[in-house]
Amino acid sequence: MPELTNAEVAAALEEIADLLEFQGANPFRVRAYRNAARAIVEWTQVVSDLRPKDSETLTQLPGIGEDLAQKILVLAHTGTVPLLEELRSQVPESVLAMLRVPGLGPKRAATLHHQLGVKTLDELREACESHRVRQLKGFGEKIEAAILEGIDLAAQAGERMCWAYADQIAQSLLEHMRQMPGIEKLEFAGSYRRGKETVGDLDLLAVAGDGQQVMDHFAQAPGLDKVVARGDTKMSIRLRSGLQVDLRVVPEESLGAALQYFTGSKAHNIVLRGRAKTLGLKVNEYGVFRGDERVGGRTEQEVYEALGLPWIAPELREAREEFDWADRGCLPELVSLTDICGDLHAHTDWTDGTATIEEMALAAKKLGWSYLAITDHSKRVTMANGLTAERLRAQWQEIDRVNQRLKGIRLLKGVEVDILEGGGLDLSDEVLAEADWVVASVHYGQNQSRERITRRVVEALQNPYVHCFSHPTGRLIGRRKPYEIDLEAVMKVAAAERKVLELNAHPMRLDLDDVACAAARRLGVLVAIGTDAHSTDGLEAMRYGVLQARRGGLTAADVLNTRSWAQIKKLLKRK
Ligand code: DGT
Ligand code: CA
Ligand code: CA
Ligand code: ZN
Repeated sequence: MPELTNAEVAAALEEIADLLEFQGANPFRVRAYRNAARAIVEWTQVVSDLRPKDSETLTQLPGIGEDLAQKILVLAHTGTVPLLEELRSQVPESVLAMLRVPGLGPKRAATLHHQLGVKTLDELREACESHRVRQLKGFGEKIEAAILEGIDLAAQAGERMCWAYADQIAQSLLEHMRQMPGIEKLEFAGSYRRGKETVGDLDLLAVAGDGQQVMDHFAQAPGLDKVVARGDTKMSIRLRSGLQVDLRVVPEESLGAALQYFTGSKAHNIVLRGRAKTLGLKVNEYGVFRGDERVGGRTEQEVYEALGLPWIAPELREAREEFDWADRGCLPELVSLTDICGDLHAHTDWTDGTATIEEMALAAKKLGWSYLAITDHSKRVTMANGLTAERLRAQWQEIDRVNQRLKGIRLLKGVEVDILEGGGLDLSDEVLAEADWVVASVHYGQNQSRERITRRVVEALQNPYVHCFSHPTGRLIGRRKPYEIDLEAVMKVAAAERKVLELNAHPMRLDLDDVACAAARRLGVLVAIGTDAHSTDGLEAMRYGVLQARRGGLTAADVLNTRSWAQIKKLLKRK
């Protein structure tokens, strides 16, 4: 019986929501499935570990009642539920792909399907290009252009999976493979090991006495769709999640060389091979060679050492600055999760979070942090029940009370203040001045010109009470492109005003991205890694943020929240 990972369960719930919405079902019912999907993604336990009848554990999650809990358990243990099968049979499969197009959504997809007879992405593209879409009621020129852009994004998103989902799958694969006694070593390579924000496929290396036995076991992997290819030492499988996994069985003495080779990136390896050549050496997946003589390859260190280089962390292997740093002996000592002392971006049930202030505090304490900034939305974000000045002050009183009750964790009185469409902030300076920590963000007016958005943000950073600019480009990986913004100009202002930029750790955001993190470091702007958690489990996203920061070459000193709150306060005062 197939067992689903949490990510796969969540995807199935989202699909149910999409299909229901496509059919014009009750919005509350649709919402219930979406909320459940989010709760399952953020949940730290594995659903399929629960017994098929144990719905009580699930009904404790926010927004999950008995009926949904039952469905989730059936999904996790059997791979599907009757409702999903029924919905799938009612909606043409090609329409499903349309539902994935950003900016389209089930309602508009239904209109296109019924009024233009559009059934596939190609037909949709054709309908946009011949301007038939803009003529429909409620669509227009702008939406037509957005759909066209979305078709490209959707095509890419179908090919790559965000790192956090790939990680769940990778971990369940490791667990499965470890059940086989004959395997001596197992290592993931490829973009997954480099911590790239999206992963095309997984690359797994194994050292084992009997390669055929390993491959037989690999063919029993959880979530298997089919075996794509199988050779003597190499095998590829496809999982139902759409992810492909390449397995290679390698001899122990070349594990280091294979790991180096298959970790890539391709660009990094090209530079490496070029350097080997100038030294009269040859590098491949079996080792480093001078003529016929093997001079290394058991470990990665040996490979780099043979080329006169220090070992380079996988996250840096993109042929950007790592070779230059290695030559100058200044490879950064990358930040790690254990350096993190607290989180500076979190939501509660006062706005669109699901946990109370106290629950969030206790969860942060459990992660070993010494502070947590409560940064709920301001009033402009009506969809999230944003806070007025009055409610914000009431929340801060509650935070004072919780702080008195709790030991070992300090809650900061913060807010995520909206940068308004017309410029200016959603709360007065008088209120902001009372906060411990203010993050500002853009939620509305994301379609404005580069000049306008940049000016709004620069003005916000010049406000003396704003400390940090949150999710700076607004992108959602595979769903929404970054808005137009001159990040370099923003960073220069941040550096001059000693303001902080956020690296939002949510796995679909990771915003700043790796390249922007590196730019921040170069320009002397500190980065705050914030989880933007909307539940206690959401705090676990910190590790995705840390991974992205590492790809940007950030050290502990480059990240604000590796410091104690006392140190941060001193730093903020010095402005
Ligand atoms: P992905 O899967 O698209 O997220 O990215 P990667 O980097 O995991 O790429 P993948 O899976 O095609 O190959 C894994 C690594 O193996 C890649 O980073 C470099 C190495 N590699 C694979 N095939 C070749 C090749 O034909 N030439 C070179 N130079 N390197 C290769
Ligand atoms: Ca790969
Ligand atoms: Ca591959
Ligand atoms: Zn937020």
